[in-house]
Amino acid sequence: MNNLTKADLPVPAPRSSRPEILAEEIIERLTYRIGKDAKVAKPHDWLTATILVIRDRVIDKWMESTRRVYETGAKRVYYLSLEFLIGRLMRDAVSNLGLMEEITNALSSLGVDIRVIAGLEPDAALGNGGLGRLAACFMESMATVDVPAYGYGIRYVHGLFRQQMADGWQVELPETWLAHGNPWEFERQESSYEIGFGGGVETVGGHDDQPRYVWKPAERVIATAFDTPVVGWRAKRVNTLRLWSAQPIDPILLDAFNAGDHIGALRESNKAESLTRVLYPADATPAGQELRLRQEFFFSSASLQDILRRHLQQYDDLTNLADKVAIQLNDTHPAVSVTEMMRLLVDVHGFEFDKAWDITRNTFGYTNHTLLPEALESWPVPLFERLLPRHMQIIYAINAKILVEARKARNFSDTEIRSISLIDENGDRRVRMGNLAFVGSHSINGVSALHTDLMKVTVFADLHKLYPDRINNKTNGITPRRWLMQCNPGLTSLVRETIGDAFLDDAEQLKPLDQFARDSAFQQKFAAVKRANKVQLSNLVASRMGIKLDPNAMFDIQIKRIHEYKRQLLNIIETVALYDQIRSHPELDWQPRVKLFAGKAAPSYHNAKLIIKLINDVARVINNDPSVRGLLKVVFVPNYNVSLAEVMVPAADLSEQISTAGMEASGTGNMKFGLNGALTIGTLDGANVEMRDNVGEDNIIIFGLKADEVANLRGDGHDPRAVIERSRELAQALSAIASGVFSPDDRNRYTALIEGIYSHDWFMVAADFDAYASAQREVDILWANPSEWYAKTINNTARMGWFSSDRTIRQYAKEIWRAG
Ligand code: 4GP
Repeated sequence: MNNLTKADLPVPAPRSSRPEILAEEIIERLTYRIGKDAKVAKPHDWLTATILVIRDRVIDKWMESTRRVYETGAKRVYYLSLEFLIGRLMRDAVSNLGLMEEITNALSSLGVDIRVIAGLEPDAALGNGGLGRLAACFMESMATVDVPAYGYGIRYVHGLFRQQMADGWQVELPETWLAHGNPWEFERQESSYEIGFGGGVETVGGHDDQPRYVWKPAERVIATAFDTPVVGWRAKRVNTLRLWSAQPIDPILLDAFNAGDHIGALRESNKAESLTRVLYPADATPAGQELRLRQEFFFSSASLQDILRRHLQQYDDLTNLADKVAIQLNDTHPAVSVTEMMRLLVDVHGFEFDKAWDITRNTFGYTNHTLLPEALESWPVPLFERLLPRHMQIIYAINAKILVEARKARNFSDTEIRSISLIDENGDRRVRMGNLAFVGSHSINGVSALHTDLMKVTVFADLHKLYPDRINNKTNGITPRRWLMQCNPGLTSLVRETIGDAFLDDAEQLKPLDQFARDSAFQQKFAAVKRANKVQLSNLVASRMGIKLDPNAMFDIQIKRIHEYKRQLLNIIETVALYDQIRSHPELDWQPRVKLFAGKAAPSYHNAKLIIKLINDVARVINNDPSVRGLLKVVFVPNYNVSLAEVMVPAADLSEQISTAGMEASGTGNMKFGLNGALTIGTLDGANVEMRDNVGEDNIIIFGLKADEVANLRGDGHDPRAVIERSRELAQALSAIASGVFSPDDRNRYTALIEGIYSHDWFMVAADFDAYASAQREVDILWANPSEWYAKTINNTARMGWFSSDRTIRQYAKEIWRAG
């Protein structure tokens, strides 16, 4: 080096956004980075070249954002999540940089249609459902509201499986989002950490009462960082999504190879790489495998080592960690971080246990996303101990501290002590990750008001008694950039020309649209936008499935993971009942409907897969029955993902949010539909409750049992058989399904599924059926009156601004992280 100091180094000039310059740069990338002559370049090459040009614009802002935190000493937020369901990134980045028109023109001057290449971008599906998509919305909102943040997760080679239909059954195929490389990411070989597993704990040095423990792992792998920049709205800030990939310490065992054992020589390498190969398709059911616990520890340890390294580099002191760092645990998947932080502070950095515990607790926050008991992670003690022996010791030490405190200070009973213990002693002993996350955090939040209230009286009732100030609510939100501006440009333009641009920066500024709810000229424009979106969806369904839809019919949509508590079954049973009614009362004024479903079932979830098959069986019969006269159509659109949601959400007239009350923590699809002008039919569950409060009860169709009624009925011995006998429509629909009307090739296919409703009806399908069916008839009446319908749906768009994830993130920043 010459004698320049780092501060003197030149900074690149900001990049131009003129279309001619952009076009030149695209050709330049195509030639020199991809090595392709423009004359023979394939659409994929154009996509990569375009992303590289956009990426350069992002990098300028990225570096500026990073520099700014070092200069200001601002607190950093770390969002630890095993899932980031980010979807496609190009349109997001271009739109947030404000370059949509320029890039579109640059490409078209080169004879390339941006829509064609945008459609080729893989849909990064590093998540299962709500929890993963929420993490993606949060990343975008943290950049938007200027919170310095890092997302930490795993760079799975295969994201959530691709769903195909084979004769109406779900078939899972591997997803290969990295097949064409990933131009968004930067590999950071220099940010690599060793991660250990197994082995034992040694006691070293230390004087009598202060022995020091050193974990000597038997296995080690390397975690290497891959960074993706995340651009906020108007590119105010660019944050980092850092995903870890596992690599072997020795890529090949040369001795073995030279001795002729070519497969064995790669054993270590394969083992390491398999760690980050696949995302567990779990979604609220436990994966249960050792590999999953390994994944959890792997990414937790890598992230914490990285966080402490960065902190020490800037402050050279860990005592102020909680003032400068907030770590949010997205569900229990990263909960092992609590013990890893303790190990790093005590064993590596020499902190005394109690001091380390204070720092840890003040640094961590934990978000719970589900009350389903089967989803509360726990690990068998022997497995945990074998894989993480030092962490197991730390768990016992924390447990002793907590239980003594509970017994002494609060006089807790044995039952209460058992329920707050980090070790579940019922049956095989297991480590409870929910309790660990709870005691290791200063804030535990639910994701809707109802969910938070229920947490306090169910899963965490006793811990809440011990620490009454810790549970708080942060109702979920969605980013209006992706879920309005990008997915619904028609509605965005209409709103802009009607009430101006303020809502682009603050979704709550959609409110003035209320004044136009009953304006018939505006209603017509609103309806025209909706119709155009329905035509777009119809085209997609026609091209993928060969099914023709009538865009004048009501599009009634339920899209989400397939789960019994989400009650796709209730929806399809009601569809069968409607089919019966249409045939037996052809003289009535039926409103044409298209029932659309999409969603994936966990591969091991038998009933969920059977429900998909049932929907397809019912669809086949109804869609081919001429007596239906086009009044009803049923479609299951395969391979639901973020990109498909971006087409389906803006095309919905009716949004189905019909979970068994008390079981859906929040829901976020409900918010996307409302914002895009759909009417919700739903139970008083999750965030539906707050949606009703915001849009007003006249603008939402609520039906069915409430959470406390469900709990009472389950306790008091619900008699579903009697309920079914009282409801003729339900009885007929159930008997048609159970007797094989829709499955002539296998008449017993649905017998057990329907028997479950007769015998226990755990999800209250029978109990809620009549209320649901009559709410659907209320929907028909409204639909028949377009001016009423559009008044309500316009009110929905106008009043959904509160559900922006910008609002949610501001609340996290102020009340949990004390950052930003
Ligand atoms: C989901 C919840 O089921 C959903 O209600 C909520 O909106 C979402 O998290 C985000 O908070 N849970 C999961 C899961 O996706 O895997 O537990």
